[in-house]
Amino acid sequence: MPTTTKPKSKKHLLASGHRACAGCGQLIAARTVIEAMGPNTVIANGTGCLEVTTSPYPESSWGVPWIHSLFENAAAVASGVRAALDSKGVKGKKTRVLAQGGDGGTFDIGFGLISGMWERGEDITYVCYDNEAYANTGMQASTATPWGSSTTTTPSGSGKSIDAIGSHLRKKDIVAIALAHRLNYVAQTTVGYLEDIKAKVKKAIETPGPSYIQIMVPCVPGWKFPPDQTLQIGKLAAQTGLYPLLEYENGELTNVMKVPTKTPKVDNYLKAQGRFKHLLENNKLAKEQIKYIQQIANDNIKKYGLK
Ligand SMILES: Cc1ncc(C[n+]2csc(CCOP(=O)(O)OP(=O)(O)O)c2C)c(N)n1
Ligand SMILES: [Mg+2]
Repeated sequence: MPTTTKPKSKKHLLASGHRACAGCGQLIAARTVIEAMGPNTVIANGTGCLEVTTSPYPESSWGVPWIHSLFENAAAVASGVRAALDSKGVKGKKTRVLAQGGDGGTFDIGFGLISGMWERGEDITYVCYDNEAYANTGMQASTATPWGSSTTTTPSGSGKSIDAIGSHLRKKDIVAIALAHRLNYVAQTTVGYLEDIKAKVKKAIETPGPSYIQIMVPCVPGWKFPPDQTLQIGKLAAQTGLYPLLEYENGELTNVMKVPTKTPKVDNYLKAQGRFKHLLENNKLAKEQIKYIQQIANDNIKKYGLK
């Protein structure tokens, strides 16, 4: 009788069997982040899709100590954990503290507590998984929602008024706000570049003091695209210049990923997602919005030297 040896399965720090949607960008990014942080990490997680899908009572997908306490509290809980570890003499390199949450928890509701944590200079890595809306409660707009996106609180319409385009507020520039707190390490990336995520997390934990990493994580049901397109959309976001890969050390922009010489136009990014479907219609208002979004990408390319 032939014998079969079972392949040894790798024990992930964020295990499969969680309840996120197929193709969820946030779960792919979160696994990449915790693998780069390593097993000696304590996580404080804000409320949102990542929390809900990985911790339905009495189960947990996490292979490290993990705490959830309210939507807005990830930074404050992380501060408490850091203080407890420090008072026990467990320094940052030995046990790391990771605070993480969605864009709603980061850009909006938890922002005051994050600002306080940064101001106090605590050795904590904060990761924002930016799916550009309050996904867990049904895709309401947050201040990370980009111009022209249809959400449940900024629905697109058929009229000629600006309301028809979906969101007509510009995305908040949290990277700039993090830099204003004089953080030693601030970075932006997308789930299209998993090696980049790992490298940035490693740099963040090597840098003493607070650090901030923002990762664009496409949301299959919210952005309305097929689940096998998540990484491709993350790549296009960076390659068009709409969501550039950036790295700041000690306040200086030290690394960017250049856009391709034949830079893809924003239409390629927009038409891959149902949330922008209304902008591809043949009318003046829609055409003006595409032009405006292309201008946002062009401005980024100039501002961050992406050519
Ligand atoms: C104080 C408070 N307000 C509102 C809610 C409801 N709520 C739970 S998760 C969530 C959305 C989270 O959005 P985000 O932080 O972007 O994470 P995502 O689900 O998109 O990953 C909201 C509004 C809550 N739990 N607590
Ligand atoms: Mg969100």
